[in-house]
Amino acid sequence: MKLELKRSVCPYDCPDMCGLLVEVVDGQAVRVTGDPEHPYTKGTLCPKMAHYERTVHSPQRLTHPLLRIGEKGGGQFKAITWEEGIQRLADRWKGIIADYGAEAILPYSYAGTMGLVQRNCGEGFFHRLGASRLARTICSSAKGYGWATVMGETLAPHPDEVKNSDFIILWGTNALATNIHLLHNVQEAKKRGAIVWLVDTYENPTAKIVDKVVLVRPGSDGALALGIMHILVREGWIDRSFIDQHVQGFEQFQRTVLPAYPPDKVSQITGIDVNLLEEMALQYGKALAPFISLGSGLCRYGNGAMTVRAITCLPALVGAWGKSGGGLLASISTNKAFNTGRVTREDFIQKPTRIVNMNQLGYALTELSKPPIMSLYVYHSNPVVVAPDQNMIIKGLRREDLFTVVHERFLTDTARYADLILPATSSLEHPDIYRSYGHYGIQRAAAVIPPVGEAKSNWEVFQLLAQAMGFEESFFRQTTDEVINQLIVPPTPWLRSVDLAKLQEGRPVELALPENYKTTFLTPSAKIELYNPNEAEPLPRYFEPYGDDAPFYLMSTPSVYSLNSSFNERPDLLRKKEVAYLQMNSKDAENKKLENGQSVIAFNERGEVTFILKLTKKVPQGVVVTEGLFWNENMPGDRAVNALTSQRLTDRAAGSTLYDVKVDVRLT
Ligand SMILES: Nc1nc2c(c(=O)[nH]1)N[C@H]1C(S)=C(S)[C@@H](COP(=O)(O)OP(=O)(O)OC[C@H]3O[C@@H](n4cnc5c(=O)[nH]c(N)nc54)[C@H](O)[C@@H]3O)O[C@H]1N2
Ligand SMILES: Nc1nc2c(c(=O)[nH]1)N[C@H]1C(S)=C(S)[C@@H](COP(=O)(O)OP(=O)(O)OC[C@H]3O[C@@H](n4cnc5c(=O)[nH]c(N)nc54)[C@H](O)[C@@H]3O)O[C@H]1N2
Ligand code: SF4
Ligand SMILES: [Mo]
Repeated sequence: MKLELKRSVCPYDCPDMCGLLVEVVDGQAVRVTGDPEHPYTKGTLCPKMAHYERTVHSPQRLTHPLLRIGEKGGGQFKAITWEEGIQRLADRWKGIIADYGAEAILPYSYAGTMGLVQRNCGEGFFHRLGASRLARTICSSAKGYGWATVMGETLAPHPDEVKNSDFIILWGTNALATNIHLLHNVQEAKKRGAIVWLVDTYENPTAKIVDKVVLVRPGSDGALALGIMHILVREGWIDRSFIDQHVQGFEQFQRTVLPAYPPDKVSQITGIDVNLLEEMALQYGKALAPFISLGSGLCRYGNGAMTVRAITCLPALVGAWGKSGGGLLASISTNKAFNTGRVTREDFIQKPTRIVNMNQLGYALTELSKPPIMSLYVYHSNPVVVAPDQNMIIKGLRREDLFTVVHERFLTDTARYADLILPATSSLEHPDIYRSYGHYGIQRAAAVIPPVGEAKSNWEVFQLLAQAMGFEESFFRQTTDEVINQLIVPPTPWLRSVDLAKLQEGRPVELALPENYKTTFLTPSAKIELYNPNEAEPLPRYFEPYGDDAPFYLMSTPSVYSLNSSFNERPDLLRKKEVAYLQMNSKDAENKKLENGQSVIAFNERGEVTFILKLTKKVPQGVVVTEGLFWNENMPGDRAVNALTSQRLTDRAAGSTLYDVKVDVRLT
């Protein structure tokens, strides 16, 4: 028995992108720990990944291609060979293309793996095929848009900046679950005397480590930000010289926008007491280096992009960008460090095909015509559980004439509706290269164990499909390592800042940031654009989210023990999630004559979902909360939370509005 210690990277859709050390014995991963050499994550992992080997070698892993033998969704399949699976797929697609054209085929993928090759390589294939394209906007496109409206392509602050801040606002983020290493920095700042506030719609689990919680009405943070700026200007707690030098449109903003947001009006919109508004403005305005860590929850509303835009204006007014420890971190983009186009191959698009929004899969499968979607190919995503309007998606997947293929590690709710399932490798079984959206680290990882069963990686499957479809391009004949090399050789200017030999060896390295990057504003005007002439609304303002005709706003937020729909394959983590609770304020429950522990149904015009009621003071009246996405089979009823959410899109960037949803609640 020989024990080998190998390096890898956490592949999940999490800003931390931790470095991993994997102990391998006889081709099996037996233990996974954090890599102490990682410059940012420094050897610590979250509870989900502490036993990644249990996911990788789970008895539930799919190990063979499977063909449906029962009714759609019934979960009955028989094992077939890869050869037969690929042949059936290619034959079916050739028929569909002949009858309807290639746009009748829709790829559906998101972020089951964040590796740059495995995540993106399907695009090269589907562009060549001429399939419909997918707008991949489920997560935070509106947040990116709102930030960019003010800051353009300005580089986001390094997360270590937080350590030097004296006033930190965790704004709409449950960092204890979703961003634990940022929280380490917050703790360090606290030790140095920093004050930490949380702005959220309920006292989420992170509330217990902060100094003060501000509870805001769902979707009203834009008004809150404008109200704080109103007070900052009224009191003169602004940095005039920074504004004069670096900000575009302050005078107009001050004259035409801010007067509309006095504290009493903002208090009415947000539900926040006027005194607390004044205190928040005072803390922010008087801080030496205030830092905002901005979550994505608040961008998933009908006004999400505008909300983010308004909040992004705050640090400009107080000159926070000019101070060590000051600023705002929404998300980090290091896309430009890689030759990404060499994987996504936009040049393969012969004529632009239609774009289907991933948040509207239900409509796409049931209502889209000319041509209708006749085949859906899902890879590293689980739309039945993660995408809005579960009932409509299931209705579409039940169509007898729809040919659904799912490439997966597990028999997810989406895979259950497949006609053909292809088994996927886990990140330990395939090579890739990773970048993070929460820090500036990058890392290449080799496969550390052989594939489990007959599993194949995304890239290997697209190679087989390209061959079966008769694609001649040499692109499809490259090994995964060759594709990875295309991304980094020759190195982009940014990549030249790292030790490339170290990168190639699979060690974690960090992209260097240019000096003074925090005050180098990469916008058309080279200033922070409070006034953006390219927008239909050149100045920020507040408008209302969608809501629904129902009494309770529904928050469906991440759990510490799962990541989107991933990790539900793990009995140890499922036990920790207990059951799908619906948290409700005790007074609301009293008014509805509901009691703790009862089985209740949350419902609206789109669906009904059964939960176990949990009464709490942490959730304000008018809001209900459920933490963690569950597979349908682990719900008390037969549907999960996204049977309640809507396919409506955000104000800009066509994002999801997963939190902009209201429900009523009754006993089952
Ligand atoms: N109500 C509600 N819904 C939400 C959210 C919410 O907060 N509330 N969050 C939303 C957000 S932010 C996001 S980003 C989306 C995420 O949605 P998804 O990106 O779909 O994420 P997961 O649910 O983790 O599903 C990923 C699947 O990929 C599979 N997989 C992993 N690695 C590989 C691989 O290498 N190849 C293949 N073929 N498969 C692989 C996994 O087994 C898993 O089933 O969910 C959204 N849905
Ligand atoms: N353990 C774990 N980690 C994860 C994930 C997971 O599912 N589990 N998901 C991963 C993914 S895909 C993503 S995108 C990130 C997300 O991570 P973040 O963007 O940091 O956001 P979350 O931690 O999801 O927290 C969202 C918070 O927003 C709050 N919120 C909702 N609406 C509003 C509002 O109108 N105003 C305010 N102020 N707050 C509001 C919710 O109550 C919740 O506390 O996390 C990633 N990491
Ligand atoms: S899920 Fe996030 S915190 Fe957990 S190991 Fe992966 S990157 Fe680190
Ligand atoms: Mo996400």
